[in-house]
Amino acid sequence: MCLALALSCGLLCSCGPKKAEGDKSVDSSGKKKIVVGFSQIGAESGWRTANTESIKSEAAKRGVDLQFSDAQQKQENQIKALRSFIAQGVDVIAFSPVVETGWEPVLQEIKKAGIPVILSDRAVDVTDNSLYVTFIGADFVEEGHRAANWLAKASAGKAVIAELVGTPGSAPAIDRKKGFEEVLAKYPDMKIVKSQSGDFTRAKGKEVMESFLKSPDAKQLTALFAHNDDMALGAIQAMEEAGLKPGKDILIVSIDGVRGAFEAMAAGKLNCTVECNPLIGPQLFDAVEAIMAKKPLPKRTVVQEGVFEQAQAAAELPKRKY
Ligand code: GYE
Repeated sequence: MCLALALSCGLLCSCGPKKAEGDKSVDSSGKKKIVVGFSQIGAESGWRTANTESIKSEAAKRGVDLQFSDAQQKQENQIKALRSFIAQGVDVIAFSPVVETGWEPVLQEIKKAGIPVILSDRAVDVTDNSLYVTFIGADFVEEGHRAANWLAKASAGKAVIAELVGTPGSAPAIDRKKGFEEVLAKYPDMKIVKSQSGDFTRAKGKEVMESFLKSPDAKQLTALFAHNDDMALGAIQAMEEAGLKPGKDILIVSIDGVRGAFEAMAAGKLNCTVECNPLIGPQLFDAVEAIMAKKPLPKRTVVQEGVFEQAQAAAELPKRKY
């Protein structure tokens, strides 16, 4: 009887070594996996899709248990996700904050729970820097400088500019605008005459550009500065539908360097893209591993990036990874 029971258990239950195999919290050698909670902004742009893919694939490569949550561009959803990571007791929390402000309370809760925080891609505006360990991301002010410097050269310092702004209150929208305007201050004949948010999406970029083009002074426009490629690609569609030649009638400079931007440059419709590298998965998990090993980290890691013009587009396209 006993033997029969033992035998049937052996046959029916997944006990012993089999259980370890199916247990997702340990790796193949039985070692406990690092658990990282990551709150992503959403899927608003080609940049974001590439960023998500870089994070997910790097976690899989390193055998990290990644708890990934998509906030659909809403801060309240991100705050909920961060609280659920506290409840789960993850080892490290990382997130890409949709806007800069309003994080202090939830970051205090995380600190109380003793969970280290990594800021990925976008910064937060907090007075207490001990609320996060490190911030890995691009220098958005410098990207704004690069976009304006390119336009100043291409237009010989004379431009009537429309601006498509990113998500209101987000670090890249605030800093790219600031950087762009800092350079413009040196050129009295370069002026932004229209400025509105397209929320970093192609659909909104198109919609806002349509309204710019319908305004009585639309004919004066000679240039467009879009805070990301997706909005520029939407605006290109709006210009074409209005019978304009994007890249010729209106010079266009945007930021990110996604594949669609290189295709538009190769087709002569976009003039310049300033690179913003989304492939930060490896740097993110280097930081996670350093934290787990109790190694010190710099407060800030800047991602390296370049600027690309139409003439380079065809040669660069096959090399693009996003
Ligand atoms: O430029 C834009 C995305 O935070 C750098 O967010 C990122 C920006 C990127 O939606 O395309």
